[in-house]
Amino acid sequence: AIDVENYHTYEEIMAYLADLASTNPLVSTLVAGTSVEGREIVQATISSDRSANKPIAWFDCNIHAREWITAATCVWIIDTITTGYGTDAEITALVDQYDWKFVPVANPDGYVYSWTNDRMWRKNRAINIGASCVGVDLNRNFPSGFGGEGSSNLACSETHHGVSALSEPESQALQALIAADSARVKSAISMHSYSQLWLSSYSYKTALPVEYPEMLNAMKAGVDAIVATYGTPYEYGSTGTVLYIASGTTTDHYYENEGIVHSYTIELRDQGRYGFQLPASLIVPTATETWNGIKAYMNAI
Ligand code: 0X9
Ligand code: ZN
Repeated sequence: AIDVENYHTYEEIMAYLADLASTNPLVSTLVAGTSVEGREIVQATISSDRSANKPIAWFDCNIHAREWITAATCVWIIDTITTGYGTDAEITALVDQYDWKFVPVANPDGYVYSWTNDRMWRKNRAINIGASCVGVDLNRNFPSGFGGEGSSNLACSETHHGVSALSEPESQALQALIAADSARVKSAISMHSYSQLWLSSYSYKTALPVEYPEMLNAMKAGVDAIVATYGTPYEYGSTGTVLYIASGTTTDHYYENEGIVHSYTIELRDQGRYGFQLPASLIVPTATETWNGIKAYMNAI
């Protein structure tokens, strides 16, 4: 078990997942790859029947190191699903319908660094050849629009895209996980913070996907359920129109290259009062409203 009301270190989260996998028959874990500094990138699967090849609800969390609420929310959701299965009718139905897969800490080195050295660290911890600044923005390292607007070739930039698409082992791990399951992935959500937004493709351009009307319906179902929980204001729409242009993101890659129509980025609480340093007292309310949104969205798609 894990204390879901507090933030946890990388080691604590990995120990929790390992314990779940060894004690709960619904749960298994897979090491998808290793980070620049050699840490495991772990995917946890919750499945009531692994041989059934069900459609998958997939999540990557904490690709940006300082966005601690995203790992905390994914851990809270894992805990809620595993404890609710068999007792909560809605959770039981959603687990019987879908396999649920989570990468709770997609950027382990950056996450550890944000605990030990710099709370506001964002990127991974790659050494950039010929530069003194460390780190690649993993959410600029994917192939869709790689190197374009809203990303930088400068090593010291917070949005440094790296030397080439998928140059980073952390991006490669996510890409491999999604590619291995792409025919079954019904939904792929990248968890970020902050701003309270539910975002679709495209991110690297202002053009809208052909399935945009369907995406808007899905996002509306999720956002309506989030807002209905505690009144937290949320907006939704394509990243390029609602937020800003960002090239080389996970969400565009899952949509454009892996054919996953329901590919989104959710920017969790808050809107800047605490920003990335959301107090631990807000983990449970944030996770609760987010989960209500995800349930409604999964039931709508
Ligand atoms: O800029 C980003 O990477 C994300 N915002 S954050 O403050 N968490 O860094 C937004 C990315 C949105 N991308 C897609 N929806 N594709
Ligand atoms: Zn982010």
